[in-house]
Amino acid sequence: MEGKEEICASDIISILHKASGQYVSGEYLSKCLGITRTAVWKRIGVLKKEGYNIEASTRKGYRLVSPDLPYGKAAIQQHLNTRLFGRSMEFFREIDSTNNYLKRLANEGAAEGTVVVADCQIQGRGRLGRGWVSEPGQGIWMSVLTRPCLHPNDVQIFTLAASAAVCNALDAFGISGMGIKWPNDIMINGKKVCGILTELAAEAERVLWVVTGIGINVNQLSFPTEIESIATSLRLNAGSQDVLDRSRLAAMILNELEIIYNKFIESGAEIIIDNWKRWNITLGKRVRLVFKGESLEATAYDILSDGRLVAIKDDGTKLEAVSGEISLREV
Ligand code: BTX
Repeated sequence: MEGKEEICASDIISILHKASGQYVSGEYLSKCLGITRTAVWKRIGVLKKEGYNIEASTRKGYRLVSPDLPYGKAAIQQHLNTRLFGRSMEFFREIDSTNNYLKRLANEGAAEGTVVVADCQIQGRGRLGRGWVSEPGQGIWMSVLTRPCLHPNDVQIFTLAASAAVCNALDAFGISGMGIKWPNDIMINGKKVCGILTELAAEAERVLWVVTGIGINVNQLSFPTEIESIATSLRLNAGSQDVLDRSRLAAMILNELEIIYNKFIESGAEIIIDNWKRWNITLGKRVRLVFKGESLEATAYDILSDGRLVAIKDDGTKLEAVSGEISLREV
């Protein structure tokens, strides 16, 4: 029943959107969707609570007040072609952190593929206790729950899947110039456009859940001073006058993520490595590695099937980094 309701909601948004701000009668909606007019009215109520600005007139019907680029659950779901990812979704206008919320859901037994999206995070989180600026109306702040059948030691490669999927989706969305800085930062022109925070729970021998938090700067034209020299947005990069469609892009990312995830589960890490390498801007570069608390310079050489970065030190010795922070420098 819930599935049917969700389909109706995204169909309503799609029909209202096509009407470009003109009224659509309740009768027309009820005929198109095969539900009663009262049911239409109820669904509209839910959509309004989700934040859609829908105007209702007893005589004329319903219209989207700002038909351009609605951002919400139904608007995202209408672009999904996944079987699992994003079919169960919670959307918030404001939340502390989508990762925090989804971790709670995960502990309560939420299903694989559950997604949490927010328009604004007031305590967006980066890695290692850092913050993530997540202002309203600007970006995609979303978390995806998976329950891969993996040993905890094998999770590292899995975390690289998200950055590869985001780059594939950005490419299909028409963005150019992006690349992945190991392990997971997506950069454009040397500035960070997307960050990924992976958190998990595991027993000794198996992973219980993985929450992958994806933060993408989409429509910002400026940033707070503390990050303005290191952050960029897709819109700034594209030099676009127009606001970019976050709903479509969020869905495209989920579509890509599900493809990579399924192939990985079926046949192993190769799909992740191949896709990651397609967007890599790390290998072959001089890197400064902060590794096990020590800072050293080396040349990034390869990525292993478990996600570790192989770098060659100046004395010719190899180093394999499981995690860490790198900064890139042209050789
Ligand atoms: P990170 O630790 O690699 O990056 C955090 C650092 O990046 C900050 O210390 C700051 O210097 C800079 N920064 C902060 N905000 C931004 C921004 N909007 N754009 C560019 N640079 C920024 C990266 O951590 C992981 C970020 C994951 C964010 C997602 S959003 C959905 C989910 N929920 C949540 O709380 N976090 C994740």
